[in-house]
Amino acid sequence: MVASEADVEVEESLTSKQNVNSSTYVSFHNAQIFEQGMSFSGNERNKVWINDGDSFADLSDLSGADSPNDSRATIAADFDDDGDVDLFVHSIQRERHALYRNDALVAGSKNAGFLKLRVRATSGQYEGIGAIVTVDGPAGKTSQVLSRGAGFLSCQVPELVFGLGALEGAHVEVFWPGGKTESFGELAAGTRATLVEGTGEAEALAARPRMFLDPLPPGVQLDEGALMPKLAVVGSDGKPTVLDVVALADGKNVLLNLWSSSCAPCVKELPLLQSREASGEVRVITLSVDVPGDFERARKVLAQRDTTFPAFYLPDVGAIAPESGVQPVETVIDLARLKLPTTIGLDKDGRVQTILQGPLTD
Ligand SMILES: [Ca+2]
Ligand SMILES: [Ca+2]
Repeated sequence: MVASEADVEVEESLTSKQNVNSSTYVSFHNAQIFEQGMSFSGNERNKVWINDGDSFADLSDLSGADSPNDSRATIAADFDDDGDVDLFVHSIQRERHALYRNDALVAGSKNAGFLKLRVRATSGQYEGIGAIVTVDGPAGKTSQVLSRGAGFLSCQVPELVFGLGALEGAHVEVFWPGGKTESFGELAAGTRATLVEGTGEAEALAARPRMFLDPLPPGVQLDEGALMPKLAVVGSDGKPTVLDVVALADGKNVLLNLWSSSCAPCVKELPLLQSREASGEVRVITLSVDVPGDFERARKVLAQRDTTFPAFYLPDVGAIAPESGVQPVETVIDLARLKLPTTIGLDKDGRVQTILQGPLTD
């Protein structure tokens, strides 16, 4: 909301007519908003609140759902069929589709009770749109309407999910669009069922839980267990070379540290990396992600700290001709999203064991 006393901002696009097909409009707006990922709506991050019974707690940051993207539509549904409602969010730029897995319920724990209910009407329209399902839940009677339309540009899955907390079961009743109220008795926690109008019986549906894997860490396109390819880089002498983790490992495990001279926590952990290298127990290798081709500052920072581990830098874009079996750094690291510092732990054969984001602690 804009306060009425706020100064009016003059934006060129609002004060002069522009043809949306003009090169000015396309190059300015499209480039900034869609291609460069700038915000359409003032960098408002997405918000998530949890109802704790008396109030709402802001879980936006903790949940990881506080995306800076300009989001437009949300669908809440139990996509992995484990009994809690997950979120699918559509945005207009960057990663446009995000599926957020809800880890609120721990399967098998005391508070993991739920009911997943579908309805089928036998009078009027088949889907029973408008049916109101009421469950005697842990906080009393809770009702949900099967509306099928929910949220901007979104639809509702034809399924209602009720949390039961520690209850072993709950009474269920349906108010049908035709005007009748019908009881379906007590359903056990964990039931997935279709409630058919006029039968008073819940038809059980098979559970189809499916695991959603954790996403890859920000900026690293390698999963644990993957082999680190040979990378086209620049060496300490400023000349193109190949970063071959296995050749440098010397039979030891490797810590491949991604850092930048402009990242204070990265520079701060260099002495720790040097002491790990000096211990002889592990091989430390650094790859600076300073501006491609501009590695003087990073090289100076390492020289000032008398580091002895092998250090590499990014080449100028397109400066190195592709070589068989050697890949550009961008194939495994998304520099625009990389969290610094990031340290990739590899075994002596170059297989990824861990990906640590943030400074090392010991
Ligand atoms: Ca779920
Ligand atoms: Ca879950």
